[in-house]
Amino acid sequence: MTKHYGVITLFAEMFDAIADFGVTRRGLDEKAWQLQCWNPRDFAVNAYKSIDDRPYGGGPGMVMMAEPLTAALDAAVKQQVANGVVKPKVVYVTPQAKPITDAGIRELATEDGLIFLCGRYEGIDERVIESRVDLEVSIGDYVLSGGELAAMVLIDAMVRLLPGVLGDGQSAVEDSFSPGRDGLLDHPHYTRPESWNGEAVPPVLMSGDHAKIDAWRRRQALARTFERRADLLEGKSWNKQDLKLLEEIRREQKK
Ligand code: 6GU
Repeated sequence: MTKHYGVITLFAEMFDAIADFGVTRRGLDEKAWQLQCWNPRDFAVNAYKSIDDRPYGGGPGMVMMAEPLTAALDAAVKQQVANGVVKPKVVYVTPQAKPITDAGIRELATEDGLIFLCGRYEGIDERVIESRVDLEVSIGDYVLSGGELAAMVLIDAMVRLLPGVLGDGQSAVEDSFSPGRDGLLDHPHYTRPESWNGEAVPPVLMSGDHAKIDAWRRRQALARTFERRADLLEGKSWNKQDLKLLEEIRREQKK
């Protein structure tokens, strides 16, 4: 039931950002997930407690050594197995991978136990990937200084999907990429006051006519997606009402 997330990192304190705040913290309190960090430094083998060394073949930067990383990984796997996870998966977070999508997050979130391997410096010894890593994941086409922020992005995105983690007020069902919203961007939101800075709230939202409000929101979602992310509209099958709205939006946006 509880998801087990382990992290191999030199900077465990960074994970306070998800352990101590907001929805992810509530999920921890409710035992929807648990977090354990493992520092490769604690598994260093030489007298200097080295965890990195210069790259064979030359070049800039340092490479994380195989021995401390695999020793930390093996300890993390062993711990999850002792905690009842049948087959923990090792995830290497790296920009050298395909960027993950909503579908990828949902698939990852079905795993009972994941261990995220966070690299620093130029990367990690390739033999660690070959011998221990089940999958490699990137969060987008840009480079971070280490895997920690990427691992936290993945954990946050998964935890908010777990049953009971979002309150009744919020719901993952309303997210842009949830099946119920069929991949459209969200509609705009308004709250009190009714007039702010001389700007009124769209009157339809004050009408109390929920059918009209739903239709307005659908139109706004379609219009925004058309304008900002037309790529998301490709290859979808639309109902008559949406087709009519899309046709109207196309005509309006041409003006
Ligand atoms: Cl997963 N790691 C790092 N270091 N940089 C990234 C990334 C991951 N995804 C995008 N950039």
